[in-house]
Amino acid sequence: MNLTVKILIGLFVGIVTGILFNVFAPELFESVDMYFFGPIGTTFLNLIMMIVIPLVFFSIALGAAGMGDPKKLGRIGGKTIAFFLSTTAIALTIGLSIGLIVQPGDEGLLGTGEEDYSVSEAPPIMETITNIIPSNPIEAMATGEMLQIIAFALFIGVAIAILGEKVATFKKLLEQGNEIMMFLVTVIMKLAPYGAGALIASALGNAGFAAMKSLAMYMLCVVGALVIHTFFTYGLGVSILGRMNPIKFFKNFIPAIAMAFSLSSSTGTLPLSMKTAQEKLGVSKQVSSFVQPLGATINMDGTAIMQAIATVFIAQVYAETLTVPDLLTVVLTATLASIGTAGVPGAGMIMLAMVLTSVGLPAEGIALVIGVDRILDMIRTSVNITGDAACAVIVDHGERKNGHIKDEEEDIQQPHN
Ligand code: DAS
Repeated sequence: MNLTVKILIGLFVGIVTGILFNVFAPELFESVDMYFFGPIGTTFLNLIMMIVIPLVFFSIALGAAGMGDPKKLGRIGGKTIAFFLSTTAIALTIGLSIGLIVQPGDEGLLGTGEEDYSVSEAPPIMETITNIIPSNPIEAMATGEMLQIIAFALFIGVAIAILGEKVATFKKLLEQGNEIMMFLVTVIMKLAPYGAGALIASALGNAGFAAMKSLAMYMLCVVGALVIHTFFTYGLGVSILGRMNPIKFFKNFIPAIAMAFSLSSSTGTLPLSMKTAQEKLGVSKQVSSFVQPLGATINMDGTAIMQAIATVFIAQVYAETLTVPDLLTVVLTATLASIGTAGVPGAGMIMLAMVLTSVGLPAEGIALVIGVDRILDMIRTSVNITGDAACAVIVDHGERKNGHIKDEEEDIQQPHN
């Protein structure tokens, strides 16, 4: 039985158990939660928290290095990065707007309401900005100062991109470190059916049906934002900038979208998404083989949308107000988190911890949404790879329009209208 089915079963059992305890045996639930659901959920969370900091450092350093030397980024690279960053900014605007308008998190519903964490008073914005540069990166990692860890990782990544071959060994070391983290993500996600099930049982056992409404509203916000971003941003983009009929774009790309939905992995879908873009969307091999692998690594608009809405949702549940500087911090860190998120199942949820801590919310807040995350991961992964394909279509059209690619060089008919 594949992991997704196991997680959905774990989720179902967790929801039913939590609701039944809440309705029929609330007293008994307290000890069951203390000796069963709580320990399982906390262990699962601790395993995730254990790899957040090394994962953030390796993946963001490699993400920055992967963009290549800024001086040599070149025409295709420059257009690609510009498209990736602008669609992520649009995605985050859509996500944050929906989260702030709909307000899915009802104060205290999912948390017990007596959360004993105390949100540190946000320092003045200028202090936050100057504090981003760590005076001691090792201390930043030891204390989980996420913005400082990100800043240090970005400096390392850009230095690797500029130094190139001179530091090939160190880059290899980072790549292997990232490989180890990805392996651990995959192993930890195998425990998700039990961990997510226990966490959702614990949350619903405490808060009951009302929490279901809260979670359902959260999921609706994320799915709504994903749908709007996909059809509005990518549909308009391929139509206006790629001169391709959006209906033809989405219809021809369905095989890759379906694969991403079932795998919840951009990396796993990459071979099919490249094949589909080249054979069904007429993207040239040279553009497809640059844009889509880079996109599967650093361009995850669907993930950024989930992270933005989850942060707003968790702040609401903890009855914390996100100030404008907080929202700008969410845009920055969710953009960086989506660059750093690996194309494997559940990676975006792990990077959410980084976004939460950057605005003073407890990383453990992911416990409130992790139970339903696999369902959202399937949808947002489909959005992630669709964004990469849209970028490939647009960049390819530009290259052909400027005569950098001749149709006769490609034995594929170009369906651009
Ligand atoms: N599943 C990731 C991907 O493959 C996205 C995520 O976890 O947010 O794109």
